[in-house]
Amino acid sequence: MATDSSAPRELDAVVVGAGFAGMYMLYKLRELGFAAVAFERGTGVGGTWYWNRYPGARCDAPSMQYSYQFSEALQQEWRWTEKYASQPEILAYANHVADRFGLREHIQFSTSVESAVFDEESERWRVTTDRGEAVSARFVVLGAGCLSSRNTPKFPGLEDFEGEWFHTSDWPHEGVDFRGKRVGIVGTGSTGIQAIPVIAESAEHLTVFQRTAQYSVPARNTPMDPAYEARIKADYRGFRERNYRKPMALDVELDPPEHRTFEVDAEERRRTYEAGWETGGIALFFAFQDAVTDREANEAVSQYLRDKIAEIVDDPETAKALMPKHIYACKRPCLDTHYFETYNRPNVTLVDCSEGGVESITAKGVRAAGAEHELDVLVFATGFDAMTGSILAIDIRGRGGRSLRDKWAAGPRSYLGLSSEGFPNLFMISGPGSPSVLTNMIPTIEQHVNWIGDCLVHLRETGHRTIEATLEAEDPWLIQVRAAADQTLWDACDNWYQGANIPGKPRVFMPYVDWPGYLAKCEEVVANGYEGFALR
Ligand code: N01
Repeated sequence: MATDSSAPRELDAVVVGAGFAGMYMLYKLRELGFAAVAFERGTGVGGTWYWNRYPGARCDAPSMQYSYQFSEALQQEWRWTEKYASQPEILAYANHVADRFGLREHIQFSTSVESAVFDEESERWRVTTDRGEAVSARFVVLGAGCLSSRNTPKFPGLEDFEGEWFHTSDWPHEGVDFRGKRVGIVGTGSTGIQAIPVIAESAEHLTVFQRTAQYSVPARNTPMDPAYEARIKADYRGFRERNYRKPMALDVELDPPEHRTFEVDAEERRRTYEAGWETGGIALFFAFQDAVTDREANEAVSQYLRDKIAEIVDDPETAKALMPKHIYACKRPCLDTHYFETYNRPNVTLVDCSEGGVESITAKGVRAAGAEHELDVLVFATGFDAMTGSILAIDIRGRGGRSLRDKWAAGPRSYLGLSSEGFPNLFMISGPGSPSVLTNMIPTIEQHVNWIGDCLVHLRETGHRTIEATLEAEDPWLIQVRAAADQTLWDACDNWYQGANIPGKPRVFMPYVDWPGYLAKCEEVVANGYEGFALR
């Protein structure tokens, strides 16, 4: 779809977003015979991978698994060149999918959905966009992304900065030339940790402003091993089926941990950690059964990781400042390529601003830790208003004109992260209350899309006009999400899973921790005639 004038006015469904969720939803809807359009604010497909073009951007789920499985032909023909795919390769893959399945003509690019209002009489949604158009649709599916509403903190003085500044998730398509520049970067989460080593290679000088030190483990990315690729492709379908029900929908290529941390002696514990460090990726997470459920066990692995920093970083003061104090994996664990080693470069300085954060931005640079640091370029790797940001950016009004923003004022409320009571025929892909960000996202996106597709066919076949979560199902689900988080240490420090990174955001742990349990629950709901939903 190229222009406004060709947009259909009456549709079966509107999809918000053309990232991996929106693209597959659009494909599914059209396969099932529903007239659908996707609205996408970018000029191309790919969502996260369209926006996050910062240097070093790479997925840390293995490429043979972080990819669609709905088409055997697609997964056989596409060739990943590395164990963990880079952003340009993932974006090329997204574009390939869009072309291969003819999706592009049903996507309206450079268009943001501004509102979706449910009309109770016609039982249709009126969806409006920033291009001043309106469409009417029976169903709305939100695939706007869990990490796509960018967070640029309101740093005092930013408007005075005389250099250039960029947010990693709004990176110029033509790239940024750091040569000969004094660069500053704020943020040391997954994004900063990927970007810092690469920016350091070309910048004249890089100053890292660190508010919270982070744990990180080498990713140990490698070129794709052709023998491994051939082995997976010989039974890709079987590989996918086996992985689907694993924790996080991911084959971590490790034997399940046999022991709890303190069931083995100190020497064996050390050997196990070393093996995890050498394997890299998320191996340490799985070294023992209780790393993220037991505080003492967690402290043991945390201390091991701090010791590694001391081994790698030459300057003891810098090493000390880089050592995290919080619970390992409470903030999302990071994977890196030479992150800590980067602090041994003569052109890299760490500014520990754990006390006061970034105090202000000045015309010449950044004031932090009591000093002004002069810079030509400033990079914000400051994260996202996660999980709810891109949903609540849309003015969504359900039955009785009730606004979703009002309903979620104290935190998101949903049933299964798929639907919210009072908002009929409105579905979320990877919504708050679903496992989403705690999983290998593409396979779990596919599960949501398949569930929604089956549901729409069920409505069509049974002559129902609407479906929505009931309050009787939503309330206990909220409690279950909370209870699942309480079984882990994920909620034990400030992180974006609970909205702690956004001032004023309600503190609610949003993702559901147990993927296999969630999958079984979704299947059970359907087997019991969409239990917990009202069909009218
Ligand atoms: O964002 P973050 P991200 N002053 O929120 C700091 C996924 N992802 O973009 O911890 C100073 O994790 C903030 O400090 P603090 C992945 O799920 C995946 O890095 O709040 N500093 C923190 O250091 C990830 O978890 C991949 O004290 C400020 C940083 O900015 C998620 O995206 C790659 C500040 C933000 O870290 C988000 O990661 C990249 C302020 N006012 C991302 N405000 C892969 O798959 C914030 N910070 C590899």
